[in-house]
Amino acid sequence: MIAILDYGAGNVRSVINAIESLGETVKVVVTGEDILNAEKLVFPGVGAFGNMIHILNKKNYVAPLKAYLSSNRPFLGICLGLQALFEGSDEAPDVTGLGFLPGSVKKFAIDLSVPHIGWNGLNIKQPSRIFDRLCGDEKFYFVHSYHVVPSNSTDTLTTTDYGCVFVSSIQKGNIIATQFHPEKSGKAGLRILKNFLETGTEQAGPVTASEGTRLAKRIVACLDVRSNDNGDLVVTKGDRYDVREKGAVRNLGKPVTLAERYYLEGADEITFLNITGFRDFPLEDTPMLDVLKKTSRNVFVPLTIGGGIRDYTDKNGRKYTALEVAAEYFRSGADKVSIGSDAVLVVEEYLKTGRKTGQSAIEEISRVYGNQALVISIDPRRVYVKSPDAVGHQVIETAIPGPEGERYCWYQCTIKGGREGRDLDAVTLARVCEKLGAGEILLNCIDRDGTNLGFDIELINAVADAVSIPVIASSGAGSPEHFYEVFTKTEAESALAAGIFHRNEVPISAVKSYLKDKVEIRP
Ligand code: 1PR
Repeated sequence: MIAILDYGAGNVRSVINAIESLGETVKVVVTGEDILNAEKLVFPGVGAFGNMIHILNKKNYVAPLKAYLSSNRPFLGICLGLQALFEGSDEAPDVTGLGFLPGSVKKFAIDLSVPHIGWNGLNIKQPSRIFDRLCGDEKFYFVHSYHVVPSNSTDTLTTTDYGCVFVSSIQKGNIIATQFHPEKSGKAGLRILKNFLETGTEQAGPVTASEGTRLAKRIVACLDVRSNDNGDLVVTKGDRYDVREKGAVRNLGKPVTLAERYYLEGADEITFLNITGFRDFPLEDTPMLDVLKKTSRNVFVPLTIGGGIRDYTDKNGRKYTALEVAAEYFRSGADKVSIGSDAVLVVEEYLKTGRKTGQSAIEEISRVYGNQALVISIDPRRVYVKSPDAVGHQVIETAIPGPEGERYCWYQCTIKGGREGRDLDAVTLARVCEKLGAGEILLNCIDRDGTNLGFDIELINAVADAVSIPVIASSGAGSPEHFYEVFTKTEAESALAAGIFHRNEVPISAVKSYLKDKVEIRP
């Protein structure tokens, strides 16, 4: 029986699912006594440092946790579960950590996108049974803006390189904690969990020479999901956002089945977009929650879900906040949530005053779950203009002239799945969302969606140059070469595709074999 410390701030379901997939039984801690009585304790910290410590204090978990750690019984901390072990964090300077290890937690101060999101390697500094039966050159999934800085280097188990060399896991006796997420790191991550759970395996894993590690570019499979006219939930695919063909919604398969297939084929991440979320409130009728629950049972790479994250009042007058919708998605197995339409409205409000209210969906979700858990999905459409100062928007000079030979364009934000254009450009939207607390931008492009013409490189450069958070390039992938192009001509950290994967035109493995040796990827 494995005890899991769930303090209610995020997705612990993934950890539970991963452990259960290894044939173990999990007990979720509900009292301090449960911590004291645990034989093996897993602490999957999620969210923001201050909020985590606040809840641990409120639930009276701090003293039992400290007692458990001092007893040197098997402990596995994950992500914030590693950071919690230290004395404090820059993320919440007034809050005291558990202080089990001397040192603190610092924000990345580097010239690369922060959060550090994606698959990176480990330089193993000391033998450990958790690396048993691994080669040592696998990549693991990270998602964090802060990293631990131990005062005592003897506890360092691994380091990782991302603009600087940081400590990516520690080991002190039976206390092990990782900044990366084993539960989201595919087969290699499951191996680490298995090694941790199998006490008695005393074989030490490899110690690799410190050659440096590199963050991999991610290949994301996207599933646009909605009900078809028979009421069945299907994966559909638009052609420039029009998902109907001869009047009927295109049906390209079942969401859970396709997600499982893409996981097995090597997708580094899977995104579900509930594309009618703007009109069908996701907590009223819950098929997307079921899709997430089922998918997260067998898919051990990060899952993002978008659609319908906004404040809502149901027909009985019950009010829901965007934060509650996000919370339900996290509880059902999402690692990140993505906001589309509501982000546009939030930014429009912000631009009226230039002041943060602290109450927008973006600010609230990132405060509680951390910015790394919040993606903004942008649905822009190219609008040509004759001169760079023709409109009060971020205009770019384009190499693809407009119908009347225009050499300039801007990217208009839309809401409700492209149905309504707004007086706001994608570059400004991305910039403001970063300021409000977004951790990543999913950059679609209506003009390219479903066309197989390749990504809109000009759009991606305009947005990626304007923000310091990671950008996921989306829309238009038609061949492996398009992925190479987007990774070499832009700063995008990942590239997303839908149609070519659904229609079996280009499998994920073909994209990866083409990129191998050209671009850093997870094999
Ligand atoms: O506005 O917060 O409720 O979120 C709704 C979400 O649904 C948004 O993220 C929005 O992008 C998405 N969405 C709404 N309508 C559509 C549609 O297609 N009619 N899909 C839609 C967006 C774009 C990508 C697509 C890529 C790659 N689809 O997700 O997967 O363009 O496609 P390709 O590789 O085939 O070119 P809210």
